[in-house]
Order: sequence, then structure tokens, then C-alpha cells
Amino acid sequence: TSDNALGEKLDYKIIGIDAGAGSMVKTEEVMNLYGLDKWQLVEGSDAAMTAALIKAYEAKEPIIITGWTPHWMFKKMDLKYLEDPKNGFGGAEQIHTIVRKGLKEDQPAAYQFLDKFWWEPADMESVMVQMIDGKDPEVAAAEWVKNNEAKVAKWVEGIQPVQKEKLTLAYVAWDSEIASSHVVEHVLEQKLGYEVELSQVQTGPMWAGVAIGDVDGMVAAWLPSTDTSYLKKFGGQIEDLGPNLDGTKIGLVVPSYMNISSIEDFQ
Ligand code: PBE
Repeated sequence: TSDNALGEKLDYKIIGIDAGAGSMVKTEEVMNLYGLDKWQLVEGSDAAMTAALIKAYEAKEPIIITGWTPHWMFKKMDLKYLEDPKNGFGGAEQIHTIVRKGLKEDQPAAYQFLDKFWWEPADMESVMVQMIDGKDPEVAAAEWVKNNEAKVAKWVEGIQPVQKEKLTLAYVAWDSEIASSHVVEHVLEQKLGYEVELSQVQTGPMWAGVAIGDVDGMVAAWLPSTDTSYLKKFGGQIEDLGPNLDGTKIGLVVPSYMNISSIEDFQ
């Protein structure tokens, strides 16, 4: 059948990202849910996944990846989510800001800003598109802040700046989180007087770092669905400041030219 033809063509491989990412955990669950026993989820990274996607797209070849919104890939290519009739991926969610316990007392200025930090998917996407078009994340973030002064002013309104206090934020090298973390870093440094260290780690260490208190916070928790396993594990040891962005989504993504539309369309 044509189903097997796709599997054979793709060597029964779904192109994933870094091991331990919430979406990798979810995709394994989804593959079980839909009985994709022959298929394998390939570990890699956001960068390796998008490189494979671009290569396939330019050759009009099929490919199945683990994707998410907001992501620049939807601005640069014509892509679609495969329908998920069993709702294995859990539908719409938010990105939450998570800080260590005690930050409120130790660094009230940073805490208040992190609590107020909130933007839209289109904001995040515009930073991501600048990055993928060749700008350093620092530059793309600084330009976004410059072009969105009114929004940023509300985040820091009434907050008393500090004198070169140090702050550490963790993030994972997903383009969405590279964008948000650099914007937050820029505001903390330029508007509130902090010296920020951005620590790039994997998902597990990002959560553990905040739980242990090695790290002051992060703006990269996809909840309630994607990172649910991490919230279960560390929820009692962290402070959840709630969403900083609404309207995210994860799922299996394919180029629009592929003639499958649902996860049920292949075996
Ligand atoms: N993501 C992007 C991450 C969160 C941000 C969906 C790739 C994940 O947990 O898989």
C-alpha cells in the first residue's frame, strides 16, 4: 500500500530534536498511541532537524519531523501539522516562566519583571526570523526591544533597577527559547541593571537547575502538556510564575505537498 511506501521511503524515521525535550517524550507516547511500531524517533537537535527539513523541502522529498509553534519554519516553508484525532499531543498550551524558590526575596526586581514578562507568538516569531536570517540572537533581541518600547516599558514599570546584581537563566537551544531568553536577558541588563548569564543546557538540567537553585529561572517551560513529566518531578521545588506566551502547539509536521493529513494516515 501507499502507507508502506512512505515508511520505506523514509526508512521508518521521524526526525526529532534533543533527547529529553518534552516533545520527544510526547512523540514516543503518540507513536505508541497510534501503533507506529515500525517507526523510530531519531534524536538530534532543533538545528539538525531544521537542516533535514530544509534539505527535504528543497528537493520536494517527504519528511516527518517533530515541530512546534511559534517557529520560523512556518514562515519560511509551507508546512502542516498532521491531525491528531486521539489528541495525543494534548492540544494548545502555554510557555511558563519558572523561578527558583527564594528569588522573590533575593532579587525582587528580577522577580517582578519575570512575573510580568508576557508577549505574543508573533513577537517571538519576529525575533526568530531575524535570527534565522543571520542576526546574532543578542542583536535580534536588542532590535526587538528597541522596536517595542511601549510593551517593554510595561514589563518594567515601577521596578527599581539594581546595581550590577548577577542573575543566571537557563535555556535549551531551541530557536523559540533562544529568542525569548535573549529578549529577557536584554531587558534585565539594559533596563534593570542586572548582569545576566545565560546557561545553555538540556531540558532535564534546565528544570533541575531551577529546582536546586543553581539557576535563578527560565522562560522555557511548555505546559500543561509538553513538559508535564518535568513539572511532576520538580513542581514542589520551583515557583511557577504562569504563562509568558499563549497559543503554542506541538505535533508531527510535514511539508504541505505531502498527501497525508493525519497521524492515522501512515503505519
Ligand atoms: N519544544 C520547543 C520544546 C519546548 C520548546 C517544543 C521543542 C520541547 O519541550 O520539546
